[in-house]
Amino acid sequence: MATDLSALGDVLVIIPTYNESQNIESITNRLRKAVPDAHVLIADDNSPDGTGQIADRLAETDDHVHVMHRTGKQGLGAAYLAGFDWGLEHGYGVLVQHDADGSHQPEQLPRLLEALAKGADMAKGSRWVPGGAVVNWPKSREFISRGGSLWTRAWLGIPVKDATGGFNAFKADTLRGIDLDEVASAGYCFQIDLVWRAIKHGYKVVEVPIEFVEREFGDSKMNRNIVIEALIRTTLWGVQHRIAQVGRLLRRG
Ligand SMILES: Nc1nc2c(ncn2[C@@H]2O[C@H](COP(=O)(O)OP(=O)(O)OP(=O)(O)O)[C@@H](O)[C@H]2O)c(=O)[nH]1
Ligand SMILES: [Mg+2]
Repeated sequence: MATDLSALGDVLVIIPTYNESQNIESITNRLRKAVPDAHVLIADDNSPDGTGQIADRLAETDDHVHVMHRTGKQGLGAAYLAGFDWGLEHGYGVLVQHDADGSHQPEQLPRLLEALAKGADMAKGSRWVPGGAVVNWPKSREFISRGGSLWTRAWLGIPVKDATGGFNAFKADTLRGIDLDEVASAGYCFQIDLVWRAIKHGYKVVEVPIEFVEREFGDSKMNRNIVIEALIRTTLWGVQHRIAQVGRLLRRG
């Protein structure tokens, strides 16, 4: 029997975009078809390739599609934070992170929503749990992703297999409870930041297997600086976390 999703409230899927003119229409249409009740918010950083205008056209004919025009490229983390603010202000019960490039499959969104309906506070699409997969990914990307998750697990001691994954669904109360105004991470690290905060605040995080597909069109915005930011921040959080643990042990002894 299908899980009853109605108690979750309205769902908002946030899609940050920068130069996704070849992807934004098909991903929006797929989302609207896969979960017809869900609303979509496209948060565009004034893409030079006209993604924002395509988004406007989609919104004109569909009252479930909304567009946020931002002034310039400020990183995916900043776009998501603005999208979360908008969604919380507008009373959505669930907020979802979703890339525009086809790597996240809208048809798998119901899995994440079901996990929330069954009691998760954050449902995390995961490539590295049984049933999860990557399609057409170069070995180098797999190495960075698996290595990043391992590094994060080792430092932060969190039981999350795919810490850098960006296909996530949150109950609104979870986002309200994790001090979003303190988040400064911009790139990949933003995903680690969110799951780390959720776990620290005692929220239930459930990993849901997804199949992640390498983008066919447009360019990746992943670069060395994004990896370096993630390495530095997770290591700093890890050191702070380990020092706090030792402090607690000493006080107890
Ligand atoms: N608004 C906004 N969106 C961004 C920015 N950087 C990336 N994005 C979007 O965030 C999503 C993920 O970015 P990608 O370039 O696919 O990066 P990635 O998924 O980490 O890397 P790949 O696996 O190589 O694709 C896409 O929808 C991008 O268009 C940004 O600075 N601003
Ligand atoms: Mg991508």
